Amino acid sequence: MIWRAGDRAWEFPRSPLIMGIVNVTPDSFSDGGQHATSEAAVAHALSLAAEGADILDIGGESTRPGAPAVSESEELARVIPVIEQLAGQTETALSIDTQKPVVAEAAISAGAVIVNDIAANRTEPQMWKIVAATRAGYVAMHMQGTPQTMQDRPEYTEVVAEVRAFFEERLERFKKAGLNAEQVMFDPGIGFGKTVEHNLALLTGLERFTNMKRPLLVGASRKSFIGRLTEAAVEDRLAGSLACACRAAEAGAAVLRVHDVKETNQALQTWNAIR
Ligand code: 8Y4
Repeated sequence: MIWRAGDRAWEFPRSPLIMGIVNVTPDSFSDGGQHATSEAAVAHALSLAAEGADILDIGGESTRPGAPAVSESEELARVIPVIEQLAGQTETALSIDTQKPVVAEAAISAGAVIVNDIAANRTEPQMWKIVAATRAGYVAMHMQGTPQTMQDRPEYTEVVAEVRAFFEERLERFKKAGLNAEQVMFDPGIGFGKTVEHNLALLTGLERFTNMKRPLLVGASRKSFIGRLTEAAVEDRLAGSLACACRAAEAGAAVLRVHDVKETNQALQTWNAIR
């Protein structure tokens, strides 16, 4: 199975690609302004690339429950300079984490080849037009509700079956909007409108997604369900995150979205040698 993303393509099955997380949000401890924020993000991204990231996922909007919304102009000012600089300095594939079509389009012009859309449940046709026209890779994530409301009272009759049905319905819609199915990757959206039990059921049932027509991305790194299970603080969840990475690799996931690239790489190298 092939996944096409702009001028890139990956053939699966293979060892999961590592997508390193690059947040471009002002550091609350410094007031160095936009330039300092961009510079720190570029430096962090380049260090993740050196640690073995296959993809860098660049985001300028906080998606934590209840986080304040970021305007289009603010989001553009955060992410575009970072993508422009990275495109000139690394061969690593660049992904834009955004829900906004305008940001996706500008990011692709600046050198991104993947659109990571956590709002695939609500996305407007304009986003699909841009993805279809540019032939970018497209990660369509499942979410119940919106980032503001998703953790209020997540409810499913059978979470794995419902997420699977969402993927099937979306793939038909994407094709009608002009996307090539080969551009599309799915993501169960760990933590997005899910209880701890829902997240665990999704991770247990991953093969129900990896046996579908399209590759799968899994993002569990440092998420709050690991904290709920272990009482570990957010900065102390590496070990739990690596357990999730090995489980996702075992199930045949195509991409792992992680904060800790070097450590995930080591876990996967060891996992692959055992396998
Ligand atoms: C610590 C730091 C604890 C960050 C939690 C978090 C996904 C995603 C996010 C995902 C895809 C996050 C943008 C949430 N999660 N995109 N984005 N899949 N495709 N929280 O699972 O990392 S942001």
